[in-house]
Amino acid sequence: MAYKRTLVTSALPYANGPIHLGHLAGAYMPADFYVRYQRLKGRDIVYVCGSDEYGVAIVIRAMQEGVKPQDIIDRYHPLIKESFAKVGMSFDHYSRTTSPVHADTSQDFFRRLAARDDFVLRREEQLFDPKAGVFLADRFVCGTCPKCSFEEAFGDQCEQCGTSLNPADILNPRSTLTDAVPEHRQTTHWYLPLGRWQPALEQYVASHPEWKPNVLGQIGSWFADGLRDRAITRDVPWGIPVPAESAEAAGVDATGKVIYVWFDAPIGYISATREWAEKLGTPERWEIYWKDDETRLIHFIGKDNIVFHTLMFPAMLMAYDEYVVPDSVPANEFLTIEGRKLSTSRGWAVWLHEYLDEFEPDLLRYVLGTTFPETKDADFSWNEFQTRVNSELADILGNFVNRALTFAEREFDGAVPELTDPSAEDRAALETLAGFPDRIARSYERFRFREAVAETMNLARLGNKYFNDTAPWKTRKSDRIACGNTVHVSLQICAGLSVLMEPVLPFTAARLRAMLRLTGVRPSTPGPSDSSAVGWDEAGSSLLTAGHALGRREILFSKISNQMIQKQVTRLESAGQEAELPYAELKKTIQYDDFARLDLRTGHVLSAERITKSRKLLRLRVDIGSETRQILAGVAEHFEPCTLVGCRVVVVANLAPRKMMGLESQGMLLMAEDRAGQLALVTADSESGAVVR
Ligand code: B3M
Ligand code: ZN
Repeated sequence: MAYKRTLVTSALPYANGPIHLGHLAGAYMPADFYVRYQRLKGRDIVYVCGSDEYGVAIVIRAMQEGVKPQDIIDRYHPLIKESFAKVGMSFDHYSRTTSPVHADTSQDFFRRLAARDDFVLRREEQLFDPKAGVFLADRFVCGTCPKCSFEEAFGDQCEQCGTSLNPADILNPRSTLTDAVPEHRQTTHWYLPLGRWQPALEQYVASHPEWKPNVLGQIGSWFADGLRDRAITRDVPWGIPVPAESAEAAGVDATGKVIYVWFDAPIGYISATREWAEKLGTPERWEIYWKDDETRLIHFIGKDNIVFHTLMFPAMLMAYDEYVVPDSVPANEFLTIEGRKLSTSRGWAVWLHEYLDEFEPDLLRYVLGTTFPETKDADFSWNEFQTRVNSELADILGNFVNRALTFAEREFDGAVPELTDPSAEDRAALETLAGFPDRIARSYERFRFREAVAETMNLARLGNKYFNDTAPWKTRKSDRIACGNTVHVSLQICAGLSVLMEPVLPFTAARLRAMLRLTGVRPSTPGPSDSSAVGWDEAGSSLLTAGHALGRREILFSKISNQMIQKQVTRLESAGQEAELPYAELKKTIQYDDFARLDLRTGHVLSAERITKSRKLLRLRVDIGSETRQILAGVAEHFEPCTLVGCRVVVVANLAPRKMMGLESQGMLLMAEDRAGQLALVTADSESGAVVR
């Protein structure tokens, strides 16, 4: 289907902390590349985002600090907004979900779905904290995960195995507010019966075979499990109130009841579009971006948000029955930092605002662009950052531009020389340049941003190679025409680059155009598109006329020293250590008899394999002397299966069998987990079956 306009969104970041590189590489930078590229193509595109300011995580943060939720969001919203602006995020509008327009949009949505009988009401027991006097929704509860036995699982999700949970699923629950053991109390909530939408959603997803495999994979396992009702209200003191009329019509006392954050947050995209239209003085204009079939809606998100954007929000939109549904949801996997899982609580993160105190935004845009976790997790390391900046940005792109401009300056009075009787090499270079806009565009159109970045750099590589092959330092004396041709063609490549690199390197592109005195290029930032200006499609033709006077030459990229990198590595490591919490407190004393009830044996791992549909679990066959056991271990993200085969491990042999993913696990392996979440096998160098005590 040919679309007339595109609406792009990036996940709304929670305003309970600053932005880090993991956020950027997931949902923000790729979207910005895409939107800037589309603007250069002259397409009608609007890009909205904003801070997600409700939800239990913000309340908990406020309680920990002894301040109000409002104080938290008023601290982080401006910080996030500012660091986004500095790194060149080109939103048409950046909103916040505490805006009045958003409360209005969300309540309207709720009212309409309630009136159309799209919700069900349920009265049921929920966990209640008697000390704090509040119901314990979501992250207000923590305790043991019923799936993987992780002891710090939250009421909405286990961060160890990724399972999404309800507070009632948690074993040995505690209140995160007061540590109290919760009581059960009756309360009433609205639910969105997602199951009713499963056939429509299945059809919808089936119409998008082009979605990324990581996205389709997750959706597939949700469908296989069957979609369940999702509570969309909460008894928490922070959020958008449930509309009074809906409560009245349902005969429910809605005092203290708010709309669940994952119901209102995606509606935030609509609210932000409304605010954008108001800001432009055309308040109705938001509607065509949401209600016209010729709008293409694209959500850029991280992988932890897939279900909300591909199932829950589409179901809400279908239920409302007036809005378009997302056409694409290019979700990224996670970014690790120096090979370790990013963890804000452990201080293992690179914060955007801190990065920006030290380095130029474009360097990060480029390096992240080469490393986006598009199909699998990817790693950011400071050494790679240095290498990419020094040997790609400086040595290839910067060097090429500098050589072309230096020659123009010294040999041709700082003007573009004529192209006279071009050689085969000159013509080939111009022809290759002509093919680049389409070549890079193909990657952008398919959300292959790493490829787009690599192709962009290839144009600079082509420039360097051409420059070397035609050796103007030789022809400058012997063949002025050939020398002029080299400089002419090289400058055309520079001009093309100054447009084509704009999505990735917008600040550098502007500097390069100033050096070339190239004007009339369509901006990649928001604003009315000028169809007469030079845009993406023109970038492959010769943009500079012979005789055109160039501007002042500057160095585009300076190299990054080892010392600068060492400073960053040290900072990261010391932040990681400062935040290192002591390991879990020692448990209560037990008697020898308690210990003696455990039967620990040495086992020999005979085989290890991945389980389809599970990212975490490995299925092991372990010989424990008397018999062979099937053991499912949640270590798939830590060990390659083959590295476990042959290991001598310690097995809890008398643990009651448990079913996971339809398979029985007959025991458990002992592991040590360090602060970084790194696992080490507990091994014993004796024969299978040896008793461990
Ligand atoms: N704030 C969750 C997150 O940052 C959430 C995204 C909302 S998008 C509508 O992971
Ligand atoms: Zn778990």
